[in-house]
Amino acid sequence: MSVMPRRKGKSQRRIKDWERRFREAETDSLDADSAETLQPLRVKLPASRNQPIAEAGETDEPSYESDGIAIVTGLFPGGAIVRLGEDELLCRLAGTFRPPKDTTALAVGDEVSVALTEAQHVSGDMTTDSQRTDGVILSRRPRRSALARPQPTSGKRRGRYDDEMFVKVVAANMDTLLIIASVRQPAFRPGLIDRFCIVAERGEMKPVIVINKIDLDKPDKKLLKELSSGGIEVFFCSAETGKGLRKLRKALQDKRSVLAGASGVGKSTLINALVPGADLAVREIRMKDQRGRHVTSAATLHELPGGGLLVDTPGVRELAVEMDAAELTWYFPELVEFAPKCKFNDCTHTHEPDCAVIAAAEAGKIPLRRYQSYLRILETISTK
Ligand SMILES: Nc1nc2c(ncn2[C@@H]2O[C@H](COP(=O)(O)OP(=O)(O)OP(=O)(O)O)[C@@H](O)[C@H]2O)c(=O)[nH]1
Ligand SMILES: [Mg+2]
Ligand SMILES: [Zn+2]
Repeated sequence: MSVMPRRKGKSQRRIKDWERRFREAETDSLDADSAETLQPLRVKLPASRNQPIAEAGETDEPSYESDGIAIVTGLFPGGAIVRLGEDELLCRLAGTFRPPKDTTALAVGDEVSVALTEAQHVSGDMTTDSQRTDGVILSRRPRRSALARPQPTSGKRRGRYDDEMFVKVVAANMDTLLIIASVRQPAFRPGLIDRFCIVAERGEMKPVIVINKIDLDKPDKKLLKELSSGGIEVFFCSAETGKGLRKLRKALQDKRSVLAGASGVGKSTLINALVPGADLAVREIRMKDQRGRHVTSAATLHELPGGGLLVDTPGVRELAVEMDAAELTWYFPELVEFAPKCKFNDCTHTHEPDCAVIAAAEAGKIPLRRYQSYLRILETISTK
């Protein structure tokens, strides 16, 4: 992959105030309302580059000559911060960029074709970032994988895209979904882990469980065995004491991973421990319950020393899974084993007569907790 050449030294052009832009953007800078918040910028391109040329795969869209493929490391209203080789650039969307209707226009990890603006070519050294624009984003490459953002199941934040199945993407092109959990502060939530495993598979990522805060407590052995029964790898660590970090770092080397989990489990603290200089904001005071404010409000991308990428994401309260009820069984390997023996082909394993899954759960052949987790998710699907 030549998208991100390994960095030897520090990037020459660092964004100084992009974090501020970020905070001003609050949370959903590029979500369902992206069509509104992303104002295409009219830029003057050098006359020589004014001839539209067709890019591979985009036959009838005119586009300007690309200066290369960059990776999105952060978003702000109207644009993105991208890394192109050694440089971090502030980019706006080209007028010819067509945001897709059914998914987030841009997400962290997206690979985009960028054209540098003239100023970038003329004076290499920019000292002020406030009005800075280094280039325009011409197009986005198709995503190989995506972490789709959990949709709140209730309340005012349900948007106008509900009926159209708008897929909010938090991070794109990641290999691994690191499901971060803690046993205390906040309490262990195995059901949330089950759901994240489904989200990982649906998003074409490998799920890996990371139990953080082992300085406080470790999960019950039996529960752990259940969680990893589908062959899912589990790591134990403490971002605070550093225990287990070496092994984790080795596993993450040269891979692209996105961290997800409940708020307060220590995602940002972990990235700070793994990436020198990441300097992410973390919750200051130890929280008494898990209802505290979410500290991270937007996804950001960070480079692991020696190769590899880590994406920090905002914590979730709940995680909805969107799919047909019939499909759900296939995400529970323990159930799949028995489902073909059910009397009815379309058995939901809830109340049907001669259901092999219910029988197996009653006989203890399927872990009760997993069966209940299946039921709980099914309920949220079928009541929609
Ligand atoms: N004891 C202990 N505390 C930790 C550990 N890792 C993180 N913390 C603390 O847990 C709190 C929450 O950490 P954050 O990194 O902000 O959690 P987060 O998952 O990024 O939270 P959101 O951004 O809200 O999703 C902070 O006060 C950390 O200092 C750990 O391994 N052990
Ligand atoms: Mg955080
Ligand atoms: Zn059944």
